[in-house]
Amino acid sequence: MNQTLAIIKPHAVASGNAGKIIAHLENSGFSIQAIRLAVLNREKAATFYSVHEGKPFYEELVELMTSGPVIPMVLEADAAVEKLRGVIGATDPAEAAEGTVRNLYAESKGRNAIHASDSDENAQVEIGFFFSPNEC
Ligand code: IDP
Ligand code: MG
Repeated sequence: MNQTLAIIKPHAVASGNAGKIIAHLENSGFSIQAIRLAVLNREKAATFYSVHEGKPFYEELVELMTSGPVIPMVLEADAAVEKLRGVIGATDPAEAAEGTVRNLYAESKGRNAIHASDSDENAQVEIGFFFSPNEC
């Protein structure tokens, strides 16, 4: 078993799809190890997505991620990172396979409902961004 980080993006929380997305993830075989509601300020969102700094969609992405509460969660499964990428589908919902989270709940390539870590190494960094050991 290993872990990955998912974040339900603000527009998906605001549109009332968070519960359905969480159920979808559980029904796909993930167990929730940690979950919270968070409001990102500009600096935090810019740091979280700093790998994309300079790309044409960066400003839009930071704006989106600071537009309202997000729901980060630590998910556990066998090969969690790869499995979650499969369950959420392609970045652009037009290319996301039928029945994936982005196929069902994304509005556009930017407003694509959910973030997922892309490697085990990044998953550990991203988990540490939102959760610290032994917090209660
Ligand atoms: P990922 O979320 O599938 O890993 P990345 O390429 O890491 O995709 O991009 C991070 C986020 O930036 C995407 O989830 C999406 O919200 C946004 N994004 C990526 N490419 C575009 C684009 O071409 N237009 C608008 N937003 C984009
Ligand atoms: Mg990514």
